[in-house]
Amino acid sequence: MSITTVNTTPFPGQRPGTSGLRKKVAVFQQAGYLENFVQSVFDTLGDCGGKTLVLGGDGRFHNRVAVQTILRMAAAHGFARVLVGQGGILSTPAVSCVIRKHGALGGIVLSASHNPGGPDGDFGIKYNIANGGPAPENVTEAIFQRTATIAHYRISDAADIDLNRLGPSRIEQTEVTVIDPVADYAELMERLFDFDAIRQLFAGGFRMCFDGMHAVSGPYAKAIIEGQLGAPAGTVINAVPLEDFGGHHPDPNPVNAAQLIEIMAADNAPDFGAASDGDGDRNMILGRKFDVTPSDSLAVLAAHATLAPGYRAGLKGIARSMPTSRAADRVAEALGIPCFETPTGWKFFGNLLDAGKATLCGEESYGTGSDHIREKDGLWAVLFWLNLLAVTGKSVEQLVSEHWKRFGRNYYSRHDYEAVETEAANELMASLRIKLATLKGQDLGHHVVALADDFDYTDPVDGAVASRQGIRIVMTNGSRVVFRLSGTGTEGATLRVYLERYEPDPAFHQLPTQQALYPLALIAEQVAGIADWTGRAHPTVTT
Ligand code: VG1
Ligand code: CO
Repeated sequence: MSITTVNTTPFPGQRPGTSGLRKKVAVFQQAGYLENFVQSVFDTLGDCGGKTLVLGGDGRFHNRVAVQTILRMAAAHGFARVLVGQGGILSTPAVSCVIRKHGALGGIVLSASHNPGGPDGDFGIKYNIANGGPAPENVTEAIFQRTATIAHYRISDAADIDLNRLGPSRIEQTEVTVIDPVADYAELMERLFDFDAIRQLFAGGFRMCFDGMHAVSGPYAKAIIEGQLGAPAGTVINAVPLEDFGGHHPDPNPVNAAQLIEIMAADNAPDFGAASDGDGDRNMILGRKFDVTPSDSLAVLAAHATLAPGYRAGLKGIARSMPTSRAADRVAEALGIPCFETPTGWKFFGNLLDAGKATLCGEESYGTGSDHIREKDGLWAVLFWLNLLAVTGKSVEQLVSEHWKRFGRNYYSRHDYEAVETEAANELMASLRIKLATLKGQDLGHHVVALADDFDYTDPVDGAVASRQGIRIVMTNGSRVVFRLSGTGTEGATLRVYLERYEPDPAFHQLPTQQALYPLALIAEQVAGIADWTGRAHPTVTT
């Protein structure tokens, strides 16, 4: 075994987006592409002697190859120890959990999350810091700067590690330990939730369907839901992670999880349905013939949090991303705790969680989590719901409609215009920005604009500023239209339009969502000229 220094030249565009660096697999397959990025991460970290690194991914195509490369580079960089998931597999929440539990310096997650996989799909890499969370922007920016000047990387020429065999081996001076991807995570879940109550629920004939979408959460769900909680075999479907996710889009929303939606719409539907995404950090919650919007899910969990053992002491605060509906704000108000509004992306929750300002966090994009780790956590949300269902004896629909009665309903929908021309999307946003100053006070057809701005965020803990995080147009009646461009796509640009309307009156809580939001969709079109700029009369995906 020996370590070599390889000359290299920078690749343009290695700037991490909302959640790491994501590109087509073919881009990552270029000689030196992954190596350059990983070396830039290590250079940013400095001396790693004596330190532990956690490594794993969602099992998508190119995962195993990338794991072996990173192991050889970590060894060349002098890490004392690398903990790698068996088969190269670790869900994003499991990486966060393992980093924290084993006092690691950080971790590398190989995933493009909800983006499709396979040879023609996407690949991604993300660095997480010692608190278990995604690196904040100052770190990702430093990594990006480094990628622009990199001239060589260091790598060991050691043979591949057998990723299937649990236990330690050695590359150079580095101990590489293949760990059970589920064990640490399962142990944490057992401490947070009332597993006895959930076991009794299943023993009493309660039925559920968890769709692993052939992505990383299958093994976790099988071990915990079927294994520890005693749900019947077959409760978890599409449970085996596949390199191409079975050709599907591992994005747990009603559009992409069509199979589960169909199961939950049948006359003999199970009581509860759930799905997770590529890397296991998202969750979709369904009742019988009933979808729960992620924003409502956050609010319901917050309102009932003390029913789960891990949150018995109550919540310190709630945090949500700016485009997420304000359902959680009402719960925070009722509980007398703060509600923080952050830019999109879980990295913005890290400081609030570390400082003990927030306990629960959520995003409208099927992301929910808490201070138990520093990532959003799909299965955690599912177990939280199971805990509530078990303890209250109510159905999903009952819990949500009672919630609306108490707090009012925040109708909510996101309209995505995917793969539009980048230039046109940028111009749409630029022209919106120019309009902002003139919008305030305007009557846009039964809606008067109370506030129109481009969201800026100052982190209340370290004062870091993130600007231009999304254009929001807030009406005097509390309705909102928000526009932003995605930072996770790999083809052209994706415009996201978020619509929200608050309805206090229970007599109007049963409208079809798109109908309830139609006037706001018209306003979005009127203000932004979406059809003109994008050439699209309708969104690609509506959730
Ligand atoms: C999207 C979501 C955002 C989420 C991010 C990562 O980002 O909108 O809420 O944090 O994906 O999720 P964007 O920039 O495309 O809107 V995951 O599960 O793909 O890591
Ligand atoms: Co994800």
